[in-house]
Amino acid sequence: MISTYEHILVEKEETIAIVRLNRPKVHNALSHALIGELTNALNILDKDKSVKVIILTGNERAFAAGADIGEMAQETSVSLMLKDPFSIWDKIRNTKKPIIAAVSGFALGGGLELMMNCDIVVASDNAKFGQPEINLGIIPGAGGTQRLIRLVGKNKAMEMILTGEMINAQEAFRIGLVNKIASVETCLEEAKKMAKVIAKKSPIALQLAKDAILKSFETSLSEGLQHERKNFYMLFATADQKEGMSAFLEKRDPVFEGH
Ligand code: CO8
Repeated sequence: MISTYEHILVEKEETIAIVRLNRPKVHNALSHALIGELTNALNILDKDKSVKVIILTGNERAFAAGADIGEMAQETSVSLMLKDPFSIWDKIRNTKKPIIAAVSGFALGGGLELMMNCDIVVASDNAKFGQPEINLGIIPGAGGTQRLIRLVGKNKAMEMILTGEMINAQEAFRIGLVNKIASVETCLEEAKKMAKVIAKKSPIALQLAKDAILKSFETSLSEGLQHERKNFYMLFATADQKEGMSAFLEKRDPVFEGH
């Protein structure tokens, strides 16, 4: 344990940080306090040089069942505009290190939106995904209408958001919403396995790869290609590029230092 929070648990295993959403009595409903702690932890871990990859997870029954409805029910248009509670989500999106979501149980509403802010998703075969906001008379507000369409296409995004119905892990895998399916017992282990592979790479190359991939959501193809090229050229100023290529030519494993 590296920090004490009330609504999340943060642990480190060698170069991998594991952040666990921890409000099990309410299926990890995303209260403002929980999101505040999560963004704080991600910010610290992003700057911590000993951490290479972050895993975000919940418990066996829920990754997160969405915004805390009890809390949200009190809001008005004016209170939301004044507090602008979703602006803090930009900090999650701006995390530079790779984030792997290990998802068991429910990933609903804000929980699915949080999962879609992660870079890779390992799901348990009991996972259920949905944007049920429509059942509450609202719509997704933390990126669901924008991110889901980019991940699964317009018609599927429409179906999920307009019906509010959940899809299971197999369907989520089929439509490209998750990378891999594991059992509930092995989900976190599978995420750790993937994290360990990624953690061996050059942190600076990982950062610029993530940056270039996410840029594609924001730009035209030609602007995206320019951006990728800039990142590619920039990496030739790093010791890790020299090490990676020397190691290949010398037939040994590279040791990347992150500079
Ligand atoms: N908020 C608050 N409490 C919740 C939430 C939630 N989202 N989800 C579950 N709980 C609570 C239940 O009220 C219940 O509490 P209690 O034991 O005191 O009655 C406890 O968790 C266990 O839940 P259930 O008894 O309902 O468990 P079931 O296994 O029967 O059902 C479900 C699980 C299907 C997940 C069900 O609880 C459910 O439908 N939950 C609500 C899901 C939902 O509508 N999510 C969308 C919320 S809106 C949203 O996310 C907007 C996004 C905006 C951005 C996010 C900003 C943070």
